Amino acid sequence: MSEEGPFRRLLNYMRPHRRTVRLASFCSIFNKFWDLAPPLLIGLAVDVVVLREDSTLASVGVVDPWHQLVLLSVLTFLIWGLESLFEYFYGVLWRNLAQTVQHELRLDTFDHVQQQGMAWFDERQKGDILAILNDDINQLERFLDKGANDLLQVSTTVIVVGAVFLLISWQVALFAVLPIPLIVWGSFRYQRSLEPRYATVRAAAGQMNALLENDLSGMATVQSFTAEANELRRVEALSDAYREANREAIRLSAAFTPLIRMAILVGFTATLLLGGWFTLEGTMAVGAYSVLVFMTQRLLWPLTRLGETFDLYQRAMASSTRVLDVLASPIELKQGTFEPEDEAEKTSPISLSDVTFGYPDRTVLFDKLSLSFEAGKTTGVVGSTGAGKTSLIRLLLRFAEPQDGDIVWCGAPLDTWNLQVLRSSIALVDQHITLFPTTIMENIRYGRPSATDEEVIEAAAVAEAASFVRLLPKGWETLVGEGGHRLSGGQRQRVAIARAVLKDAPLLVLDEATSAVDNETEAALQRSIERISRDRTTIVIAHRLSTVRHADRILVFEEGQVVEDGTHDSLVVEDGVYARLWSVQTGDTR
Ligand code: M5T
Ligand code: MG
Repeated sequence: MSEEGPFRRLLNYMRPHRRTVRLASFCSIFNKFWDLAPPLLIGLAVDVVVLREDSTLASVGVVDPWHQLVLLSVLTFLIWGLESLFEYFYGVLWRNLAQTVQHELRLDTFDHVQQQGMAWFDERQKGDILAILNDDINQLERFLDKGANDLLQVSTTVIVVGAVFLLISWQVALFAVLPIPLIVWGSFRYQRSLEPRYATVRAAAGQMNALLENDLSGMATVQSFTAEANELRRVEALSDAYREANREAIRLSAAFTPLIRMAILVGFTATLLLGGWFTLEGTMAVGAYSVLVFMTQRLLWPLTRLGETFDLYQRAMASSTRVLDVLASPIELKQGTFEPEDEAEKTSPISLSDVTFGYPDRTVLFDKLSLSFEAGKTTGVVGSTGAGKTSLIRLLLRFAEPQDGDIVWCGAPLDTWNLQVLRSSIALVDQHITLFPTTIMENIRYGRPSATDEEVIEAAAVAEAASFVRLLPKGWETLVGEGGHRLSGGQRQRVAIARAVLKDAPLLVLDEATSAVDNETEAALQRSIERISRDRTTIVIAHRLSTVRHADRILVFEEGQVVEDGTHDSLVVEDGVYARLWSVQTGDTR
């Protein structure tokens, strides 16, 4: 999506932490610096016992060999102390940074995801987004935790060892150390070819997550269709694709360490032979020779680990691309600034004029639809399934945007409204009710988080929910389970109505809100709704016509068009679609 490489993008994202990154890098480098000192100390020690009064230490003024050894011991203590200190610091800094970046990235991404319009979610799978918010962000944490430090320390090792070799003998350095930066550079290039492979791995992981998420949330359907074996096969296929994608990556990345080892072997042998020969010839001191031999050893371990580190790096880059792509995905929903004056919503109608709307890849649903919901009145909306009733509500909430035409409320087109204000002005009982896996009390309180327990109970009474809740063993503290599945369909609806009642918004929208309750409860709810919808703009969508019978006005929808418009009585007289439906529902077969 972006022109920049993932590493640059990540660095950009981490800009606010650049001081910590610098400090942590400093500690990593200095820890390595002191960690590389022991071979030098060994060299100096050998120098002392072989050359005594002519040793290197003697040339700086400490002539007595015994004093030289004491000085060496003090130095050793100091160096080890410094090394440990810096190790502690870099550990604390990198690991906390990893935690902080992971935390912030997760919050930022989730915040961004929450601002996306419904169209954005329609294009994606929940499980995949979940994988990004969890796995991919964790992958990044893993790299910052260890990988960044490893990369810095390898670089320091190569530079310091190179410098020591050059100082002692440029001829040996030529063979032993000079090829190393080339090897590192080459292997980095080599590992680059892993990048697309890891991108495939991450995409496969997202796919699998999405399927698992679907299966788990639809487990009742899976089991009722005895489709377990089939689902297992589907999971197997995706899991296999994931394994295969990893195999592709492993094939390349596993060859890496052996290759590096061979390269170091060349350096080690060169040091051994060439350095040994110089020492035998007498042109190199014994101490210097031992420094070289021990130093090449120091290269071996971090360089062989380089493969692992680059691997971690490439995985992290594949993951950070996914995360940063989500963060960079534009928020299509236009945010306006309009806020109505006090109470204006209560007195302003909602008017649609020439609204044209269709879902992506579908035929046009509303073609120049014009209608108006009168303020303070109840409008019933009926019509056959798929006629566009719910879609109309989605337009009001701006879950979808019309391609043409305007929807105006309080004198302002909806897309000029402040989105939060608009949505807080609408209390919706959705056709597909979502309750959260907490108590009934908390689910109702979702309508207005500041409400007291008494207010919640009052709203529940209006929604005819209080009576059934009281009969539950745990009453208001009953847990409703994921999505509210531990309640019956009708109970769930009443909790959702209570939630909307508590919200006390100027516009109340009930989309098939009473479809699952029995006739008696419906009649009771009817009276409650009549009471709360008094002086409030209300839209009631229903298939059961008794629900809308007393509405001030009824709109009959067919294929995205209003085909009839009137009161119950006038529509029955009109003898059209509504009258036909009414006679079917009342069993009146004239
Ligand atoms: C109207 C289609 C749907 C139908 C038409 C929500 C949604 C609907 N549609 C899409 O293509 N994508 C979507 O995301 O639009 O659908 P509706 O407005 O939901 O119809 P309804 O509320 O009148 O029907 P019902 O069954 O709830 O009474 O063609 O496929
Ligand atoms: Mg609907």
